[in-house]
Amino acid sequence: VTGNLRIYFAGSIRGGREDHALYRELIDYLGRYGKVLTEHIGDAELSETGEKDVSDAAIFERDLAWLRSADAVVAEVSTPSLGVGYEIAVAEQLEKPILCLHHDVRGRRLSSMVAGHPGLMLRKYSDFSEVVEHIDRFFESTVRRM
Ligand code: 6K6
Repeated sequence: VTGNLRIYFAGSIRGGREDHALYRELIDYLGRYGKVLTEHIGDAELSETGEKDVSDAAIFERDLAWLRSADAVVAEVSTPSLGVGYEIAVAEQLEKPILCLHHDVRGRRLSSMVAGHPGLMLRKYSDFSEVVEHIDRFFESTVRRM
C-alpha cells in the first residue's frame, strides 16, 4: 500500500464534537497511508459553530472538490451527522472506496440508511487497536485493488 493516497476523512462537526479526540487519532493514523485532506475535523478548537470566517457555501465547495479528488473515504459514523451522511452518499455516487467506522460502545443506534446498506463497508470497533485493524485491511485490500 502506498503512502501517497489522498484520503477524505469524514466526521461530525455540527452533529456534535464529542468525538473530536478520536477523530484526531484516526486522522493521525491515516497519515501513514497518505494525505488526509480534512485534517481540521480532528481540531479541538473547531467547535460545532465552526471556523468563523468561512461561509457554508465555501466549505461545501471546498469539501466537494476534496471529495472528488480523493482516492479513499473513511467516515466515522458514531456521532450522527447530516454532513457525514451526505458525504457518504456523494462518495458512493463517485464510486470511491468507502470505509464506515462505528464505535460500538455508546448504545446509540446507527441510522438504518448506513447500517442497512448492503453495499457499504461498515466496521464496528470497541477500541483503538480494532479500528486500526479495520483501516489496515481497508487500505490493503479494497483501496489497493481500485
Ligand atoms: C465554518 C463555518 C461553520 O463551520 C465551519 C467549519 N465547518 C466545516 N469545515 C469543514 N468541513 C465541514 C464543515 N462543516 C461540515 N463539514 C463537512 O461535513 C466535513 O467534511 C464533515 O465530514 C461533515 C460534518 O458535517 P456536520 O453536519 O456534522 O457539520
